[in-house]
Amino acid sequence: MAKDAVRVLVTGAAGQIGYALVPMIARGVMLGPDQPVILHMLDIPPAAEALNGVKMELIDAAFPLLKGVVATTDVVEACTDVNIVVMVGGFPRKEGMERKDVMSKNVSIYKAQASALEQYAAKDCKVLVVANPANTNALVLKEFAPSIPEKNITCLTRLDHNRALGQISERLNVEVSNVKNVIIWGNHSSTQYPDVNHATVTISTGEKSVRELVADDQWLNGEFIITVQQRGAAIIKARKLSSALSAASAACDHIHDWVLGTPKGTWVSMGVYSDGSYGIPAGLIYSFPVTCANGQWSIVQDLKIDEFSRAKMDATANELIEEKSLAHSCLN
Ligand code: NAX
Repeated sequence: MAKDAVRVLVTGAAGQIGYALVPMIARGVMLGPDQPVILHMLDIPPAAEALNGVKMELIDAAFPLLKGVVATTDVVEACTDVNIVVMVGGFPRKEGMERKDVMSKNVSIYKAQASALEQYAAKDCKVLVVANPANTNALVLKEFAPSIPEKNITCLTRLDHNRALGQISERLNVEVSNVKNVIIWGNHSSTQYPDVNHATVTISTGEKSVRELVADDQWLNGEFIITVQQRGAAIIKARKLSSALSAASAACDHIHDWVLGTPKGTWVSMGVYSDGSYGIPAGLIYSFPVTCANGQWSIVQDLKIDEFSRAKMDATANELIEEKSLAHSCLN
């Protein structure tokens, strides 16, 4: 029997990530090739015409899985009965703007959209925040949508995770699908800590540790980390636009694995509500290694953390503590 359609909301759908993301969702990349979807797309009034253009293209693409499109600038209409929410819309940092000003704009957007989700979305909806500052936007959303279970509010660090896999695959000249279990700890910002201490590569004789195969700690502890942390800026320099196709693809990976599960023996990175694991203060949205099964994520426990990692994990946690207090000061 055909499955019921799942309603997927994309906010900021007229933007460049939105434009790359909605066809992926409509093609089944996010929820599987047998899962019909109804797309809800939200943007702000100045982008209404462009949003309607995206809707026209979705119709023109005649996606068999796409059972309906709601394109709107009305937050209530956008949020009604949605099961999956990908929040890409937000206020970008413009030249000359202070961090606090950008935070203040986004805090008010996320506060308002949280209230609409709280009232109108499906009670068990799963939320992924992409828009920056992604971790702190997700935290604000969590605080203003108290009836959505806290485990259902996450942020995107899968792009950073995939970037780390890509760098290892390039360095070792192995297929990226044979590299696994890197970790992104912390904030989706330049303080994030890409960690390969538990990562492996599948080679003909079995699984081998990335550290052993690379055999260059100086590169792994230096240039590799910086390349992953700064990859977003490198893309902007090259493309004169920020990452879009890789961000959209990572958003699909994040929801796909959350809903359909991670492969046995593999974990992924997700920004989730911290429960104090690994000594990270509870009450932050922090990126951890997680496995997913039955629509639930769980933080991978008991990984050995060395001194180098500890310092980097704490530094990115400290930045999130600062962002949290900045966000709270914007609310007062
Ligand atoms: P664009 O500026 O192309 O698109 C953003 C869209 O959001 C625009 O269409 C805008 O009209 C809309 N918007 C603004 N306020 C809104 C509101 N209140 N409600 C609904 N829509 C609203 O940016 P794009 O390149 O698509 O990037 C979107 C966000 O993703 C940015 O915040 C960006 O920093 C963030 N990113 C996050 C990444 C991550 O890994 N977490 C990586 C990629 C990306 O940089």
